[in-house]
Amino acid sequence: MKAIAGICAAAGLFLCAAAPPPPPRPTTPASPVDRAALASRVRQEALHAWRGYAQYAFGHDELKPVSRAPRDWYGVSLGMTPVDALDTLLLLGLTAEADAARRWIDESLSFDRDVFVKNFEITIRLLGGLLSGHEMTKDPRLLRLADDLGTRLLPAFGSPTGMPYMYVNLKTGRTRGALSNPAEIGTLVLEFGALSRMTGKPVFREKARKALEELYRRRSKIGLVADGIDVETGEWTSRDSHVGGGIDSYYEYLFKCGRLFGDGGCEAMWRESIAAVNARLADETPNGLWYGTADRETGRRTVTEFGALQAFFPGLLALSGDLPRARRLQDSCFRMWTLHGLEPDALDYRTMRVVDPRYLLRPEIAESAFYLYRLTKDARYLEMGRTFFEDLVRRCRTDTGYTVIEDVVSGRKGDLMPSYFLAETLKYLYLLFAPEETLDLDRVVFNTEAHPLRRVPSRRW
Ligand code: DMJ
Repeated sequence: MKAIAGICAAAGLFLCAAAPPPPPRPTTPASPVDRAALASRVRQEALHAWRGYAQYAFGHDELKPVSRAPRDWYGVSLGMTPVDALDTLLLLGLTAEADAARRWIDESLSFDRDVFVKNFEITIRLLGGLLSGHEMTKDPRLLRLADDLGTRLLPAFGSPTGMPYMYVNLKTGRTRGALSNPAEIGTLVLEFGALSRMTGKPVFREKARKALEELYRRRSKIGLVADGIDVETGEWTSRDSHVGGGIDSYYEYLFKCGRLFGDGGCEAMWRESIAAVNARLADETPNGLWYGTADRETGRRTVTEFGALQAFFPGLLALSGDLPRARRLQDSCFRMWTLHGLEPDALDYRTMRVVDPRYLLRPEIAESAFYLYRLTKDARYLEMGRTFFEDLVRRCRTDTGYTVIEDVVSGRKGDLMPSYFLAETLKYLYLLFAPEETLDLDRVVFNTEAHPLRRVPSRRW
């Protein structure tokens, strides 16, 4: 967050335009939401996004829709978009497209690559996508690939504390990146736990579960973690505590680890953590309820910023049973979105000034609308979802897919369709409008990349 603020200051205020705090756009538009029509339109747009990828970047990690070119994260493709998109294509009934993605994965994807990869990103996108794809299709090759990938990632946990290094080489097992953060350490247990369950090999769960616990036990006396830690010494390298990038999905997995596996230890860690977060990070302001940054030791408020990543938090609050806070925070998120008709990556919620003007096709605000609608049946969340979808189509659509926006104020387009757009953003929007039978929320838990994993009925992993 601080780095972002610095960039904006250096770039001049025109990139971080001040905006007076206007009243939020009314959430009760003239026409009632036609769910079936919207679900069908989201499906059409998913097809449009996939076709752009298939035409110009098939087999590569991601599409650059403006230059109509592929982008690979590490010089070679690890199939980021086909793996991330597979379960969305299946859920939306895009069968031919799902078959094409699965065929490519089965026949061409190899993890035997001499590249250092980010353990966290590879786990949430690829391991998560392969596991949910396997559960949905029963294709044994997807599980074999997941087992192979999980095995190649295991050396990451070889630090003195058991908390994983940030990078691991998929071929040699060498590791890099001792300076990490809670999100990268604590957002592995769903995928590694599910992999253990499906393969019968406990080592995956044991490593990821230990990492989570090692992190949790280093929380401060007031129960907070910060956004930087050295996995070799176990010492914190930052004092900034918040629910944004670098920490966000650590909290998500503390809760979901209990929900997916019936793990009582995770349930206890979650309960203590969320109490500290609500006590120290929640910020009641004249502009509504927000969650800002505080010092991890003293709880003193240090930064009043919130952005697209933090917008997952209403959904997590709702799923964990705190509907009053969830509803209020989602209202704030909606206000953040409607300020400029797309949400910025960071906003100062006291002044309503944009701090980071990018919109990176992120899913979190739609994810929260989905959970809130499922749990309250309040049409307000359908209306919010309609606004998100219409604004996305209006501002991010290109002839060959969808692109990130460099500046939500001017509307200047970037040139990337991140794999999570198909994995998450369009999936949550579709599920918001589609009949509930499409996905039974009691039977699955979504990983942080929106890959549904089947819940285990008993307290055994
Ligand atoms: C996704 O890869 C995941 O949702 C992750 O938890 C956070 N960042 C992106 C989407 O914004």
